[in-house]
Amino acid sequence: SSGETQGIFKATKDDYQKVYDEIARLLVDKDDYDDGSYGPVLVRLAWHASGTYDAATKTGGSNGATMRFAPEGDHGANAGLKHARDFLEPVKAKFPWISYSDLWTLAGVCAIQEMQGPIIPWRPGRQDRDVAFCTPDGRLPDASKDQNHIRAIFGRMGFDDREMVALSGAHSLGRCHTDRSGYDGPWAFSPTVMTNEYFRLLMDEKWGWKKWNGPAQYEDQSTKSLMMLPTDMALIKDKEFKKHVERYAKDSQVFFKEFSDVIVKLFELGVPFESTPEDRISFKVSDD
Ligand code: DDH
Repeated sequence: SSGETQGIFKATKDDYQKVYDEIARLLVDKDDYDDGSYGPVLVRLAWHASGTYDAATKTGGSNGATMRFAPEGDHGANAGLKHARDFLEPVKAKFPWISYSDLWTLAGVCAIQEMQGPIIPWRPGRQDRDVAFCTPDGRLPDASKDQNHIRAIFGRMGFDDREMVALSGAHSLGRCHTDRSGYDGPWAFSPTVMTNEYFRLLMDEKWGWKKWNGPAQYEDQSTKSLMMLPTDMALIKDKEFKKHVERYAKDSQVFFKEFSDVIVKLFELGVPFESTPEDRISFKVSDD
């Protein structure tokens, strides 16, 4: 009963599973990208669509998909996300009844699950909005900053310390690109598989400044093939954050559970649902 409507079409849970399956199929099909998957950049699209939320004014968030429009799409933090939006265009064409804002968050859910992450219960209800709803620049985190910045940005969305650390574990996925953020390299050895490696590496590796002309970032001293941003390192410099890094480094199940709960919350920030949390769909993961 929570489906989207266009004309007389009323989407069911099965219809959303079909959208999921189509994205999963394209993830396998279009493997000639980055480390072999669009998965990480789809997760980043869903996060940047959602992470503009401001709890005080109830503006921003995944409702609206306003990153489609130039002011927001051109924000520095969103560089490179056109790859993810373009990847999803054929899906939107095949299922025109779904809103972009539901599609982007559903794609994030699909990418996480298909990259062996936890099940992320999801529900529809987002509506696309026009350019007037674009959020101002500066709502997403700046990687050159410290723990105070992390708390300010994620506190504005309504998250606590534990949730901030759990969300950061998404950096087990994907990589930095010099032509997007200026930073370079992946955080973990398997950037297309969701793990708790980000936390284990933060705890176990020795990290030093990378010697290069790019922005200040860390590299692991043993292989010099992995990276950490200043904001990543802030999670072990800050005692309160570090407690959670330690917990997640030790226990991948605990991380998956807490990550799932917090990303459900992230993807629903500011969405005017008519449905209840019980209406969330747990999508079936594809068989290999
Ligand atoms: Fe992130 N992230 N992120 N991130 N992020 C980058 C890439 C990816 C920060 C900065 C960067 C989250 C939190 C933070 C993903 C998911 C999430 C890049 C590199 C930068 C820079 C972009 C590029 O060059 O292509 C900062 C700062 C923070 C912070 O918390 C302070 C969160 C919360 C998530 C999430 O999904 C919940 C993913 C995935 C990527 C890899 C993208 C790719 O193309 O690969």
